[in-house]
Parts: sequence; structure tokens; C-alpha cells
Amino acid sequence: MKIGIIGLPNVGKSSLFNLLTNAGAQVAKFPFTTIDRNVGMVAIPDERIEKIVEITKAPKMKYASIEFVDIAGLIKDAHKGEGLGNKFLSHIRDVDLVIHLLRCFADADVAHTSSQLLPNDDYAIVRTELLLSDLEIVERRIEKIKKAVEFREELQGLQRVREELSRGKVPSHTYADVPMLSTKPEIIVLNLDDEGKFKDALDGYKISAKLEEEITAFNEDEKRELRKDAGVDPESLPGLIKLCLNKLTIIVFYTIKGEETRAWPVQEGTKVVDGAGKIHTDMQKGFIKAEVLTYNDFVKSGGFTEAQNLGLTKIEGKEYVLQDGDIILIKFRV
Ligand SMILES: Nc1nc2c(ncn2[C@@H]2O[C@H](COP(=O)(O)OP(=O)(O)OP(=O)(O)O)[C@@H](O)[C@H]2O)c(=O)[nH]1
Ligand SMILES: [Mg+2]
Repeated sequence: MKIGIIGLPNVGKSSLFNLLTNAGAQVAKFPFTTIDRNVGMVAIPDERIEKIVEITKAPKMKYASIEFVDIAGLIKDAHKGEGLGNKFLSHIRDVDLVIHLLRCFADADVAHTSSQLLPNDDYAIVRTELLLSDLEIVERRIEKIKKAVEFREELQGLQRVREELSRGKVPSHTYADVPMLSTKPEIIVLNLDDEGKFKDALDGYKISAKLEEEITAFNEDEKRELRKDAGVDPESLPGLIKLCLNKLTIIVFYTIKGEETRAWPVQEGTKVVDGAGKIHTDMQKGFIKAEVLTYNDFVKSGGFTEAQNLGLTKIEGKEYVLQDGDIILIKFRV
């Protein structure tokens, strides 16, 4: 699962990416600073695993993580090759969720595509590029299949999609052979200035990259206060990561056997046998059964063995669907 950060140039995409990943991607006041995408893994903030390790006392702990991609800025007519051209389109195609970052900070020193702060208009510019790029792909596909009888159904569907796209509407259907961008799930994030000056009716998750850079030395309570004063979300980046996980319907399960207590991210609905495959292919191939304990029962009983003694663990087969917070022990043959 990958999350891409998109938006106009100079809106703070790489700044946000660096705050998330500590990757040190290049940030500058000139547009098109990012040319090639930056990629980095982000640990999913998780109080549960910290609590679990308090109990297991495992010497090693590993958070679940998710990949973020900082994508080059795009401008009007990017789908026709303006700005950095349309290479970024394939980078957007590659992600499962987009964070659409909008500039809500004024800074005469940092060039902006428009002379005023009009985040609603900026939003429309980027969305239009995605829609136009989709329209091109759909038209190409229609051209390719229009004479083939076996694709008649897809053709009719795509003609409807073409009509929707040309009205600026997000298509109501998607087709496996036509990877579109406008249909990707999206979270709108507003990058405000550090003083909470900008007020707008625009709906989105409010952060301030600048403020976060300035307050790293403060403690968590002070940070929350400063964020509130600036009119941004006090949960800041961990809150944004949580929002992304919800949107992607990702849940987390845990393994506690041996030296390492570890959190694993999976798509909601994943069967335990497939979850086991994430840990090791041998576990998937030789899967016999899983012993499953809920996080709450683990904490309540004070350990896995204690929970077993209390009869709180359950034996499940391959088909069991993993639940958020499950602690699992896999039995498998090698
Ligand atoms: N005042 C202010 N400046 C910011 C904020 N966030 C980023 N900047 C500045 O804006 C400039 C551009 O930031 P980047 O993070 O490089 O922006 P980008 O969206 O990655 O830009 P491109 O890669 O060129 O598309 C830098 O000079 C940042 O320091 C903010 O919240 N407030
Ligand atoms: Mg950048």
C-alpha cells in the first residue's frame, strides 16, 4: 500500500514528506524542486504495541509501516506535458491513496502559481489535470476496442465514463485495463501558516509544515497547545496517518513470539493464512492453525500464557478473517 502526496508546486509536499519520514528530501522556495519522486517508509503510530511490549518485555519492537511517495508538483496542462510533463501521472497511478496538499500559507518569498491564496481554485486545477489525463486514457482505450465484438460491453461502459469525465465528473465505474487517477481515494490536506492567519470554508485536514518544523523541541502537550493556537489539528501527523489507514481500510495485527514483538498492516478482510504469508511464506504454505487473542484480553490477562490459562485464546483455521488488534500465534509445518 502506498500513499502519494500531490499538489501544485511549492505547496509544501516535500516539507510534509520530510516531517513524516525524516528522509531529508530537497525543499526549496523554487517551484519544481522535486523532479524525481521521493519514497520513504513511515512507522504507523501505535500505542497498543507499546503497551504489548511493556508486557512481553521483548528486546525488539517493530511498528507496522506504510510507504509514502512525494510526487513532483503539477500545473495546469500537465497532462499535455506542461511543467515537468506527465511523468508524474505514472507516479500517481502507482499509489493507492492520494494526499492532495493545498497551500494555505502566504509567503511572498515562496513563489506560488497564483498571486492570491485561492486553495479552492488550486484544488480544481489539479483535479482537472487528473480528469483530463483520465479522459485521454479512456479515449485511447475506446479507439483500441471499438471494433472488437468481445469488448462491446466495456465499450458501452467506457463511453459513459468518457461522458462523465468530459463533464468534469469522477467516473462511476472503473475498468481493470483503464487505470484512472481521478477515481483514487483522496484526502485533502491544508498546509496553513504557523499563526493561523488563513481562514477559509475549505474542508480538509489542517496541518502546518512550518509550525511543525519550528516546534520540534517542545513537549507533546506544548505542541498540542501551539497547534490549537494556529488553528490546525492537534493530532497533527499521527492523526493524518490514522486518517490514511482508515481510508485504505488497513488494520494491524501483532506477533509476539520470540525476540521481537511486531505489528503487521493488512487490508481489512485478510484471512489469517494470508496474514501468515506476510510473516513468512513457509507459514502460509505449511499453515496448520492460528491461536488468536484480542488485544484487550491480552492486556487484561497480562500475557499470552496467562490468557491461554484463562481460556481466552481461540483456535482458528485458515479462513479466519483477521481483526484489528488480534495477537496471533501461527502453528505450521515446515
Ligand atoms: N511559510 C511557509 N512556508 C512553507 C510551509 N511549508 C513549506 N514552506 C516553504 O515552501 C517552500 C516549498 O516547500 P517544498 O516542501 O519544497 O514544496 P513542494 O510542494 O515539495 O514543491 P515542489 O517540489 O517544487 O513541487 C519551501 O521554501 C518551504 O520552506 C508553510 O507551512 N509555511
Ligand atoms: Mg517537492
